[in-house]
Amino acid sequence: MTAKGSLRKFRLGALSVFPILFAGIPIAAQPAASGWEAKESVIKSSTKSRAGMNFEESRVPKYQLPDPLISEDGKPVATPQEWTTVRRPALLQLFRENIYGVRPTTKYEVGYKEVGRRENAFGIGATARQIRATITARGKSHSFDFVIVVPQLENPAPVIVHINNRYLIPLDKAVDESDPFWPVEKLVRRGYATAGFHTSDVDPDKRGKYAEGIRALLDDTDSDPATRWRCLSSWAWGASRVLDFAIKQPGIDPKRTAVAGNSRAGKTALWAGVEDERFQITYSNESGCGGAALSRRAFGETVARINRVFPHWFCERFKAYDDRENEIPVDQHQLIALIAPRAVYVASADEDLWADPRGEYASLIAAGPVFDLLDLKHITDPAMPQLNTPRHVGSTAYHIRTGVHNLTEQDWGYFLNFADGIFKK
Ligand code: GTR
Repeated sequence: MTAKGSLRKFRLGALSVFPILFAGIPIAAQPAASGWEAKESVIKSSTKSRAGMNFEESRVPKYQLPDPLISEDGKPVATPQEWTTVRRPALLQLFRENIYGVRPTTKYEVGYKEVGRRENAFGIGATARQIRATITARGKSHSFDFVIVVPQLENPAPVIVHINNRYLIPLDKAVDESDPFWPVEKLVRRGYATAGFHTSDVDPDKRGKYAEGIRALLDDTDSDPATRWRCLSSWAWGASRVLDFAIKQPGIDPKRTAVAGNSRAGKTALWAGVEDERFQITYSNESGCGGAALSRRAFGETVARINRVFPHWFCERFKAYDDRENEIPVDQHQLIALIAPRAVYVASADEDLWADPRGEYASLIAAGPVFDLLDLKHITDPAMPQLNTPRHVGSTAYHIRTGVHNLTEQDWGYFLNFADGIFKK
């Protein structure tokens, strides 16, 4: 045993004796040092600023999560093959028909045109390009731009598709200015290629703007309006069109791919990772309700509230579950499970109780049985980690960082450390 190990043992031993001697509380019977807890001040300020919403653990309703490994007919899923061929497709369909919507089957073509190019980006030989994707269907078309930056390396680099819910970071900005929300230079210097697009360029993030987006172009007017896709699914579809292009570029390894997004784009990243199995890692930052957080906890943002404020994000049927979370045939841990056997990273922020950090962590843990069935290592510790202490175990990862709702260089740094391991960089 190391000196440190024996010291720790001694301390624990001493601690367990003192309380018995002096206070009569056998410390060994108490839980081990537990993880993150929301600060009282943040609970108070959240409760004040979001009147009528719950930020108290003690007021989380009683709930039972649907088991990812029990089929709709009550039969246990016993083998990896049953998961892959029967249970996963059935669960995926439940998510499509109840939450994110079913994608149209309209035939389309995509053309990619380079509209800008910078060589030797960051002075390290990276190539940066702005590409315009034009989707054509039934004689009409819709275009959106993305920027893709590829490092100059001996071996092809992994690629990270960033779904940007705030703005398009155009070519010159991506090269000449640094934006922590998508820190291109940092990613490239760490040996990653990256491509970023703006959600609203694929489909406007506004109710009433349907006619201007990809959904208007592709929607199958005969499909069931209750289950038709909405913005989140169309943005995830956009991430796949960016990936189509990226994996054909020299300098990019088509087998090492990731998708990342924050908040509404974090929800989108999870759905992209589920619908498109080419993504090897999904990174969801503070995705909250309709993302990584368990809906049944009704903590922070709820299904009713998200459907009211953002009626254009989820399929129409999702509204049937407003204030009836227990009736949703799925919960978000099963969404995470659908990403297995590929890797998934869930991240939260200390002051972002609206996104329910505890519900995001619990969801990742509750996806665990599927990773077990597939014989993959994953996070199992029911106690959350402490602030700024990433927990990366096998195929799953989590961190909660100091601060407010945002995607920061700190988040990216933790994510890249995990990606390095998965991609064996
Ligand atoms: C919030 C919304 C969240 C989250 C966030 C964002 O207002 O309630 O669900 O998506 O916006 O995207 O920044």
